[in-house]
Amino acid sequence: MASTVRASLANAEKKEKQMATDDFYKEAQKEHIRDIITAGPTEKIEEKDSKKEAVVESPKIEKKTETVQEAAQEQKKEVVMQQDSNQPTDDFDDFDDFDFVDHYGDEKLDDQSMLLPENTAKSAINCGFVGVGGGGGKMAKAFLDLGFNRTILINTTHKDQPDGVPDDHFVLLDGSDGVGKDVVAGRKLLQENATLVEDTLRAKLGKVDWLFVCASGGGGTGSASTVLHNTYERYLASVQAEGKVVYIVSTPSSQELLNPTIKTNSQMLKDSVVNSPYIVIDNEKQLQLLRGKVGMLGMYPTANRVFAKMLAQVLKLASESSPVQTFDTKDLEKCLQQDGRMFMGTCAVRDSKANSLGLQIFKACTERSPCPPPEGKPHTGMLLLVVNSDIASDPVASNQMESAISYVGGRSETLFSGVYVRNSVPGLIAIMALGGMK
Ligand SMILES: Nc1nc2c(ncn2[C@@H]2O[C@H](COP(=O)(O)OP(=O)(O)OP(=O)(O)O)[C@@H](O)[C@H]2O)c(=O)[nH]1
Ligand SMILES: [Mg+2]
Repeated sequence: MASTVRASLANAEKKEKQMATDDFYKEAQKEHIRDIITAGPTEKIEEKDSKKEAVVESPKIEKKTETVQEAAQEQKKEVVMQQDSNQPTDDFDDFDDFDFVDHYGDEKLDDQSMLLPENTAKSAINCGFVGVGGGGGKMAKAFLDLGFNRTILINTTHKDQPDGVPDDHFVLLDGSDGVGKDVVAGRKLLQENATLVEDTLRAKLGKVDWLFVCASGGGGTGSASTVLHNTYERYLASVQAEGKVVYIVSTPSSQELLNPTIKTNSQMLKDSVVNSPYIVIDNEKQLQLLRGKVGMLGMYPTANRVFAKMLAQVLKLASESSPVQTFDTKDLEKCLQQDGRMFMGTCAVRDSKANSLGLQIFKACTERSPCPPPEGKPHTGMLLLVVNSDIASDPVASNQMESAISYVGGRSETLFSGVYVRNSVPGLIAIMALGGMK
């Protein structure tokens, strides 16, 4: 019995000593780490007082480290010996065994160095814009100016880099200084650079769900932009995008259409987008709407800005909730994903209590839109009404707004609508879209 007690005491003493030694090692290691952090580079540690140097150079710690390393080596040898002779005997470190853990972690090893700043424009969907060719680039720039920073302009000549577009947003494809309205040359050049474009989209735009591709029909570069359709789709698939490619294409003015090359190029672009969602902007129509209001120099920049603001307003409203009726993200996605042509128009109505408000809105939006008029039976319809709180709480105006929604609803298979209240709006503002037109 006494010998058992003695043995226990001796054990306890041994343990205590051991623990004290262990604690000392732990403390010493902690202090060592603290020293390194506070002292900075190694040379500075040597300048420290001798006590700390002693800790740093403690042979016991090194011995302990050696022992751990030796143990690890022994263990490694054992594992290798136990392996089946048919199995590969890679010279792996213990830590390599757990390298899979990092792959499930939060840390991403993507190269973020080329990534453009995030969009500052409010939007229900995560989107990027690509402008191809001179006109396409200028249309895309209008979205960049509104805060859609995930925008790039692709061109075959630096001469088409619009003023005010930072270099980071401009992608010049080498091999030609423009293609001089030659759409065959444009297609060849874009195709040769397909991989570069795909990589650039990934590096600069990162993950977006919807890619709006802007191009002007008539020239050689923009008219060839759809040759990269698979490239845009491959990029979207690679970033697990949940949306689609949506084209915004312009058609030339009547004067320009007198030129057979411009006419053929433009038709080629129009024909190549029909199996995707697309918006056509009729340059003749939009220039007529602006003639007399804006000088020649400001014509396209104004037209581009006005259209960009209309689309941006739809993307923004879909991100907001309304006390009356909300047009939400899913509604917006349903409208955008419909293959075929989409019409968009907007108007302001002074008398929101007027009879036949629906007809009035439909007519005004159609006439004042830069898009060709709607045709056939559109698949989807969208009507967004923005009114001040006086109008929203007026029973007569509310009835008229309801019948206006039904009127547009009757012209499309599925209607999505929203009513938003803004006290800064003097009367009623309507934005109408009809999509899926074949
Ligand atoms: N909507 C819109 N259309 C434009 C604008 N600038 C040019 N266009 C139209 O775009 C058509 C084609 O011109 P560009 O876009 O410059 O041609 P490109 O695609 O650069 O082709 P190449 O110069 O032949 O390589 C013109 O005929 C105009 O109708 C613009 O800012 N907005
Ligand atoms: Mg050009």
